[in-house]
Amino acid sequence: MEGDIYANKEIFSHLGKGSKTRLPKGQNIDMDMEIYANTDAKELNGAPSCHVDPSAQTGAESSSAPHRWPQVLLAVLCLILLCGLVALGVLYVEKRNKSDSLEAQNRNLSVFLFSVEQKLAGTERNLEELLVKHRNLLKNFSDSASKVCTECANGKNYQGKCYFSSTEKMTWIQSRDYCKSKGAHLVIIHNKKEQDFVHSTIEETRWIGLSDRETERTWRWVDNTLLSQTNTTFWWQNEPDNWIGGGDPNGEDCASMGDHNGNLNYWFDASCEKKKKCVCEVELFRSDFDL
Ligand SMILES: [Ca+2]
Ligand SMILES: [Ca+2]
Repeated sequence: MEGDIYANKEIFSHLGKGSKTRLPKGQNIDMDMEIYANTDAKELNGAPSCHVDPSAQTGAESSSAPHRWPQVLLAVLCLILLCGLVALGVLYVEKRNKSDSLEAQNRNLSVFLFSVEQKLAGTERNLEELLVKHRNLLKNFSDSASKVCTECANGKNYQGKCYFSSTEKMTWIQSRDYCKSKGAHLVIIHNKKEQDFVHSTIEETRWIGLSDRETERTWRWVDNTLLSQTNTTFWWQNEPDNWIGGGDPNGEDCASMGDHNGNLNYWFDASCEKKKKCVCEVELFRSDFDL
């Protein structure tokens, strides 16, 4: 058999591996199959075909060792890639958490900002209203100051107040309204010094800001304070007597300093319909007196 194998190899060597030869009498034989057939036959006949030369085996192991490096390298690369993926996953979760936290903070800030904007808008509206009021007050003050200055140019000052008399005789109501039109009010007398000062400014009877028109015998000043509160009166003898003999059925409900006989340093009640000049009073640094 061994001889046949080598014989076939000699034949095939010059024909080439994998080629076919044409045998006599028209038989084509696959040469590879013939070789393997011969080899198998040799092994079956007990030839030492499975014997491995130790030197050859050592050479095979040493030659297969380098083929493991790509596998090891591939495993290392896979491990690195896996670690990278895990790290990316962790980073993604952290970023996602931070993003959610920032979004929540952003929403809270938006709500807070909206609230601040609303308050700011309210404050601006209040400021505009205050500015309007301030302008109106300045205008009123300017108008009042202008009126007061005009009247006080011919009046007299006493303890920060200006006193001036009307030039025309009027009823008590007309006198009250006249003083108001000048940014002042009918004079209110709080003490003896003020009484004496007003007395020094007049040469005949004048209306003052005192009456009991609303309730008989309850005398009130034009600022609505009760006469009893000031605890200072300068009535003449039996005054006030609410005398009805003068022709006014309501009697006498308005107070004047002096009467037709003089007596200018005393008070008299008289008919409010009588016409007299009046004394007005205004604080020089205050124009918001509202009667
Ligand atoms: Ca009266
Ligand atoms: Ca009287």
